Amino acid sequence: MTLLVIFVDVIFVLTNTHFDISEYECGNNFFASTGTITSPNYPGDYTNMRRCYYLIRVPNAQQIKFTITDFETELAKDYFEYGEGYSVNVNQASGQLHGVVTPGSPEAEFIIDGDQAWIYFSTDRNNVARGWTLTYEAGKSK
Ligand SMILES: [Ca+2]
Repeated sequence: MTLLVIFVDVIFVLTNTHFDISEYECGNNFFASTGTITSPNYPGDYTNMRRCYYLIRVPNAQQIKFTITDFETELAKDYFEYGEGYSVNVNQASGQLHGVVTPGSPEAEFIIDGDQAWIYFSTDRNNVARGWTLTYEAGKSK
């Protein structure tokens, strides 16, 4: 079902010629043992139709801990997903967040085992919010 949704979104982008797909892709690679990651334009609103890929790779880390310090997206429409490994695979996501996440709540902190993690942020065709910011810290497993 997720694949179908992505496929339909791709077709939507490709058939709307005034869209340049490169304007809608975003994200970055992170190699440092600690860092801060934010949604596009944060703390300003993100924009519609974004596909953001964030890859975190910290050689020799045993786990990477993520702490969300602010989070607001359109409920059930603009998704933040995360998982283990070297590339985004939403079918094997470890978790998915949308709507409001309260800092300090259980869902605001998550740990990915291993030295590689990904985050994927996708937004639909309307209704934006300020997005999210998080910090991560790689380390040894406890
Ligand atoms: Ca939206």
